[in-house]
Amino acid sequence: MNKIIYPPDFLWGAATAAYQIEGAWNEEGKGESIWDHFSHTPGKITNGDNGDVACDHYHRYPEDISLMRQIGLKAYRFSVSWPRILPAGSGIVNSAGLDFYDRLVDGLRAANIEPFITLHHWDYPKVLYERGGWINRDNLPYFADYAAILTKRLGDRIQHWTTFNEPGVIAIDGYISGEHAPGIKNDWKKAMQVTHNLMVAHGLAVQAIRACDPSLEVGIVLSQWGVDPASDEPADLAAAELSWNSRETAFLHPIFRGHYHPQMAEALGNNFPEVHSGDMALISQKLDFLGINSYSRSVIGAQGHISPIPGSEYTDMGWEVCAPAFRRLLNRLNHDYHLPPIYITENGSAFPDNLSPDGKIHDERRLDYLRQHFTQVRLAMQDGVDVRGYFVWSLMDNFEWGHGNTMRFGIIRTDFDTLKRTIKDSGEWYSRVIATNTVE
Ligand code: IFM
Repeated sequence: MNKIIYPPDFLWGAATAAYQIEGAWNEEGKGESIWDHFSHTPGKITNGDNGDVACDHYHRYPEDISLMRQIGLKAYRFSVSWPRILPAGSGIVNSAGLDFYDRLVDGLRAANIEPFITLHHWDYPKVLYERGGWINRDNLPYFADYAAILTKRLGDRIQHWTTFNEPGVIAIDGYISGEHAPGIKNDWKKAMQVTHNLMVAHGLAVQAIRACDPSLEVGIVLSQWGVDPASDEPADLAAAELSWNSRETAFLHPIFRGHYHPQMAEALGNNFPEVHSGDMALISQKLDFLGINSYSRSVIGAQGHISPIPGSEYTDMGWEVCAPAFRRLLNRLNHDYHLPPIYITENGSAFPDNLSPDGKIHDERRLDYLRQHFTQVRLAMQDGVDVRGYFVWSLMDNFEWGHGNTMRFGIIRTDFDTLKRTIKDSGEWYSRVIATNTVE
């Protein structure tokens, strides 16, 4: 097999999010988030699971840092629980919450692991939701205040700052499918206003971070799936293009071009959000990096979304495994937009894992998924896309939102009964990739 070599400074990492791993949902002054509330509502989460304990990372973070070190991670991407810092979303700061992230960051630095911070990965303060949430423009500056509090405390030790993780998921799964908190269904009007307001909040936070320290690097993490046409027939090509333009550009166009794609505006009709003067300039401020989360692709034809694709492999999430689509996606992004450097901020796969009699987890399919995707990203880099690093989703099996604990994405196994962690074969393989900077 060919050896694929990565640049010497390529940043190999792994990612997690606060609600998915921390637990300690009501400890040491933490306020309630909409995800605490949602997961405590009967019928919302598979098996009635919740993130009350999750991986108990809040208490076990030293062990988790040791495991990261054992794997040899160069970087770790995590998010902060906003209501752990500001229990009511604004106002009084919970110093115990800040202290936790302080210890985490110090631990990472001591282990020579570069911290990448995400300010918001969906666990929105419930108090703010009760005051109109992301729909209410008066709430948006609170996100900037929160950003400033964290920057002042951690900016001396963290260089890379991300405002939001996958804002599109907040809007679509929170307000259309209703599968995520706050669980509203089929409200396109609200979903699109949330989409726009999240970007305004992003712009305010970028300003707040830079006002604290202009030398910090600030970006956003977007979920982007490639879109492939079902065939080369003109009707399929046009349908795929329309799907890309009216959905996949929702954040890219405002942020990197300063306006919505005309086909998106047309498709939204009366659901197009209210845009205030000055919003687009705020949203399209220059960024230092772009985070891309990508797991799969959509195949679109004149008849709509085509699935399953005959002969394709699917993960437990029902997502097609199609690594070449990742290369095509990155090339398209690079072609269509003038982008800052890219980090792959999430990529990985959920497959069932079994603990073998030898005590190991031989997760060949996850390993193979990663090998294929690492390879395609390297090819995209050779095509000219400026990718600086790669964060595997996820460091460890964790609470997968509406699916509870049933989806295992980790390169470390979490036993949800005992909370024992075990590095899987994919984690050991990743360790060799990092040590040699080579994929074989
Ligand atoms: O677990 C999630 C993560 O929180 C956001 N991106 C996708 C992952 C897998 O579904």
